[in-house]
Amino acid sequence: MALDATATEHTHTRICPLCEACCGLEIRTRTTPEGSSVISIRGNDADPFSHGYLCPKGVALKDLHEDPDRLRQPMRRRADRAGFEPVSWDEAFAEVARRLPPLREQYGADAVALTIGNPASHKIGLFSYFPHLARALGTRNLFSASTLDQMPKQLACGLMYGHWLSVPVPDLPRTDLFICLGANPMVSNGSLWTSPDYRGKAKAMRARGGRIVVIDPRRTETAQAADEHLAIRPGGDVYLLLGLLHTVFDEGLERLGRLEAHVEGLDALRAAVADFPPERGAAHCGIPAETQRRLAREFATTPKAVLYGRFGTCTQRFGSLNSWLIDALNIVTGHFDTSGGLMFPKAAAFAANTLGRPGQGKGVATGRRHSRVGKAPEVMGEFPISCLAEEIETPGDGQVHALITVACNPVLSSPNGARLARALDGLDFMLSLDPYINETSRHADLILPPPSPLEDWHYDMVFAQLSWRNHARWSGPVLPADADAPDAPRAEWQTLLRLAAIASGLPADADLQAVDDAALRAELKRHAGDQAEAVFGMLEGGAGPARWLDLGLRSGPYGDGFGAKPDGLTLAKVKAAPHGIDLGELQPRVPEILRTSSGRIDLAPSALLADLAHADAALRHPTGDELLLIGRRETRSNNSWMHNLPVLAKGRERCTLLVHPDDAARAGLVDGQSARLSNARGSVIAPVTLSPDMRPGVVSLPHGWGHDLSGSQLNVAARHPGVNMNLLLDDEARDPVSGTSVLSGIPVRLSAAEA
Ligand SMILES: Nc1nc2c(c(=O)[nH]1)N[C@H]1C(S)=C(S)[C@@H](COP(=O)(O)OP(=O)(O)OC[C@H]3O[C@@H](n4cnc5c(=O)[nH]c(N)nc54)[C@H](O)[C@@H]3O)O[C@H]1N2
Ligand SMILES: Nc1nc2c(c(=O)[nH]1)N[C@H]1C(S)=C(S)[C@@H](COP(=O)(O)OP(=O)(O)OC[C@H]3O[C@@H](n4cnc5c(=O)[nH]c(N)nc54)[C@H](O)[C@@H]3O)O[C@H]1N2
Ligand code: SF4
Ligand SMILES: [Mo]
Repeated sequence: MALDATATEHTHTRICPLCEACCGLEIRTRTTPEGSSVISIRGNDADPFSHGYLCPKGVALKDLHEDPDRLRQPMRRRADRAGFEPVSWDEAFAEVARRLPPLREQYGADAVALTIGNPASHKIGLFSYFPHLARALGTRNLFSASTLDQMPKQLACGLMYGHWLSVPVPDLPRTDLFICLGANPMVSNGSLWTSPDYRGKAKAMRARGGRIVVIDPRRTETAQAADEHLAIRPGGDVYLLLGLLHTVFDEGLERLGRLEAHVEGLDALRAAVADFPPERGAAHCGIPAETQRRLAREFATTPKAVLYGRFGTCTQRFGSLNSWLIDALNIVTGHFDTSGGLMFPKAAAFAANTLGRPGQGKGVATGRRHSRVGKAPEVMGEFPISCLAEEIETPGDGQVHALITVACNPVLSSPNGARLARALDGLDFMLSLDPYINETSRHADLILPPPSPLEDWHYDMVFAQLSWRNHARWSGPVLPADADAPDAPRAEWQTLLRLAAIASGLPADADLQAVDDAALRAELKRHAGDQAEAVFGMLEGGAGPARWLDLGLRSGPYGDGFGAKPDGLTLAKVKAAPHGIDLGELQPRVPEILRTSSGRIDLAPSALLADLAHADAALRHPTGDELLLIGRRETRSNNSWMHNLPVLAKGRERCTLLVHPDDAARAGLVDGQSARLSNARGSVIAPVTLSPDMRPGVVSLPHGWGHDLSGSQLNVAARHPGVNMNLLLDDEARDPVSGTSVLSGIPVRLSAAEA
């Protein structure tokens, strides 16, 4: 490209905010008097954490930035309710101040529900300031995408290790046997395991003689690059895991080694699994008893081995049991807190398991309250998001009359979205923080947009706690915000703090800096006592999450301790390292990491032992021969919200139904034909793709599609809308222990779609 005299080009580094892999990107921009734009996006080879890896979604950040449908100003529902009109931020907040406080006054704090979705964990401004809003509202009606995803894992880890985010990750680079259960990292790029370039790491591991076993109802992309694939029956994982543990104990294969002194409940665990020999659950998990025994022996006797389970193991009736048993298997076979096994990262900032007294804490509690209608127990301060519709629909004391959605799209992402969409229309007030008018935000009275990720700085609060290697990386804004547009998107911490101020009774134009200073001072008083004011004065960043980040880094495990360790980290030091700072490979952390009240790992939490009785009872129901529906992810898709980006949307149709040829023949279907998938809850029509990779009796549709609802403004997505598989899901089907929805193994009927 020829450079004109007034154009300058710049190279920036940026952590990709789109999925958990957190790849370091290298973004080139060009600035002319007319403005700045992105010329290219590639992986940053100098990034010490991701070494140049990226996927097609990273490249799509340019499309996201330039998407004409992305909102660039607050939007208000028109008085005639026909669509939206732009408004100024001042008007938007004034409207919130007019409408929200009276509803809280009339119906009480719980009348305002708050939901938060997946992108929030990728945005420091959202993640760190959402709690301000939640606290200011004081509502018990808090919901998140966690109960469509990883809550079982967080619950199990909370109960076993004492904190919700003490989640161990597989040490793939140093293991010799990797067993992957219900996860497809080749496509998802890893979950609760921040590990860019699964393909490269898996290849390197196999090249040095390692083995990979994938257990999944579909022969996935991860399975195709593995040594062995076991096609498990959807929902049967708990029986496989019990069969494996039973074998370990039965054959005397347990070896806890160093951890022996740091666990409790070993005998209770052994006794609990004694009733589950592999034969008992073989039909339910679809894996023969002999295969289970062979796998257990191979796992237990391979010195460096690790069993990792994710999304597919969580979103089932026995998701919490699965998450517990996976970790228990690693622990009792000596594949835990040691190289090549499951290991705990040590993040530079914000990790609760680096704060307080090492080795002991208060543990976690659940069920401190129950949801009003469904009586679901609170977990991590939330109720299941699948309870939201009934809380809006059901009259009475505590009914939800207003809703604030933050970065979530539950009309597509949660079961029975059609019911939720109807319920949303019954609200007295709805506010969405979202860059799009989409399937959920189209119901709102006001939509407040975020800046594009390229206009925002970032540091990973969450995923540094789940990373394959310890690191600290900061990214600055790549493009300037539009200075000429007074109502351009604002940093979301400001939006959240402004809403929190309004909810606290402050005027809609209160001084945000003063509100932010007061919140930070209050936090410092709790932790630094009389040093609070001195620490406050030392913090860099001006306002917003940057100051909290400086505090987190400096008081964190690698920090400068405000001068006590002059070589330690500060925000300034992390900012000065353009590619980030490598903090080394994972190290053993038990017992220091534990925050249980006993100071030990609880191998047999009572809430989980109690649920085993239900798994036992379920074995008495024979497996039916119904067809079971599961989901899948695809490289160029990200849950429900990136189907509007041209670079990702092009190419073949992706919302297709994968059907094993035998099942297709039985239903009289051929490749490419339209099929109807139905059950008591609904019916959808999708084109069939024949796939011998499916376990017979199991069909697969991706989630996050169904962009044909009226009132959305997603012009590219609407051209390839796909269908919403969640219309077939039962919003009352949950793992009752964690509140997580059952998203997999749904009975369905398959037939040719009538012309
Ligand atoms: N059947 C089935 N259902 C599933 C799944 C499945 O595998 N199968 N997966 C589940 C999983 S794992 C998850 S995490 C959930 C996700 O559930 P959600 O979080 O509800 O869904 P997303 O599609 O991630 O929607 C994200 C929303 O955030 C908006 N957004 C994007 N960036 C920003 C930003 O910077 N700021 C703000 N304020 N908003 C932003 C998007 O426009 C979109 O509206 O879906 C779950 N649902
Ligand atoms: N490209 C892309 N990447 C993504 C996302 C995306 O939408 N697209 N979403 C992101 C999000 S929010 C998350 S949470 C992660 C999730 O990342 P992963 O945890 O890797 O989840 P999935 O890729 O959904 O893989 C789950 C696997 O479980 C299998 N499965 C289904 N039912 C069962 C069962 O009963 N038992 C067993 N053993 N397996 C089962 C499915 O066939 C599937 O292969 O991915 C993230 N990354
Ligand atoms: S894998 Fe793709 S979407 Fe995920 S962080 Fe890397 S570039 Fe971004
Ligand atoms: Mo997720």
